[in-house]
Amino acid sequence: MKYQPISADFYIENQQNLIAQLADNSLVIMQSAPVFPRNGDQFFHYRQDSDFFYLTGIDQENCMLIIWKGSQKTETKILLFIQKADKNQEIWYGRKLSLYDASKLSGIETVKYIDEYKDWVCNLAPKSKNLYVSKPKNHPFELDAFNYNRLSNLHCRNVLDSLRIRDLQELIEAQRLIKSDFEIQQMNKAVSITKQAYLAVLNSLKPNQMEYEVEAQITAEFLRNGASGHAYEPIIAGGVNACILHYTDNDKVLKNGDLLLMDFGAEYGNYAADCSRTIPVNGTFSPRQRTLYQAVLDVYKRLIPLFVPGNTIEAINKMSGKWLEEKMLELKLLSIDEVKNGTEESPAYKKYFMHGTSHFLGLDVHDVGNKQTVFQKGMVLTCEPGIYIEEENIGIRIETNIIVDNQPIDLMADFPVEIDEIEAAMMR
Ligand SMILES: [Mn+2]
Repeated sequence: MKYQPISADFYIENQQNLIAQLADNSLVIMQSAPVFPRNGDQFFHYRQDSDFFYLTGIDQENCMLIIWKGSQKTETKILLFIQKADKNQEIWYGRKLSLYDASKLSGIETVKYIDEYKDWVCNLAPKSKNLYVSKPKNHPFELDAFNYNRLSNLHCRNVLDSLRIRDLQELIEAQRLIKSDFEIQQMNKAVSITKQAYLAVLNSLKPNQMEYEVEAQITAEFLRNGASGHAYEPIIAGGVNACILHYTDNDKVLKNGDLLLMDFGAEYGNYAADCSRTIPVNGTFSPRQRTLYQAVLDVYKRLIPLFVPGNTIEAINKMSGKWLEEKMLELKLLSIDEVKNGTEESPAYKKYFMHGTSHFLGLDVHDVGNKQTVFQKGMVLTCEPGIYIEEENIGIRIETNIIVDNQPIDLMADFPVEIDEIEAAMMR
């Protein structure tokens, strides 16, 4: 991560908010994300666990956070454990945080080396009734919470087993849903870097380029502007490839007369931007592309004002489905009979619009929160209607990032999105 935080205030606040939510006599144990082997002696690029980062600001592996809350308000302990610097390791992999650095970054006064965690856990466990641990969700491996948290072979395992296990994740999720000013600032930075990449593509795209050349250009702009890279695998899909919703091969030629759908977002300070744009490879929309693009754009613009407190993704999905279906009828993509025969579970519009319209955004590109989560001020979501017509080699999606408010704030309001704006930006 290139970004270095300047203040620990945000993390201190997050720690205190978590402590306030804990039951009395509780022990919290959290672990940094594991390092994933790639091949041979290589590892995948390290990405900190989002919850761990949210509470500590520490972007380093082999760390633990232990919080203990007694029955009095004054009885709390916050302990951070980090990897001990090892001269030989540092020669190969670079400097590790010192105890002082880790304390300054996290705002946690007591920082120890990781090998001491066992003693602390076993000292605090007998004084506790509850054990909060998080089990990694959507994890590709079957890891139970105990093994994940390295608690299985502690000599006080029997004490830990007697504690009431409680879900840590749901407490942190509730906190992460509402973004602080600091987080909005980070997300704005991710968005503005994403804009730079979009403008660079508008400024140089031409027929017969390869999809990966566009990807390379986006990557270059991200890195040049201080992002750690892509927040997710970018989709650079020309023509019919745009109809494969999770297309990431990005290895085909961009043909004259086709549209290019790009779904890309920078990651800055571990925060994601998530943008989709659809532009003509040769700089000019054909009449048919123009009509279809305008249909999606109309729905997109009608949806943005819906990101107000009290609404839900579920309700927004219903509106986008309804409005896109109306467009599909107008465009004769669907017949009246097809629409009538649609059911709640399988509405007619699903033929050309198969995905959801929105998800939460933050440290994770698909951030915490679900379709029923009631919007509150300060939540951040995407808005991404689309139309995909395989038989016409056309896939269109337009996506922006929005802060929920009485007047929703479109973070990408200054990205070219109108047909005229896009064509003007591509004219050269
Ligand atoms: Mn998205």
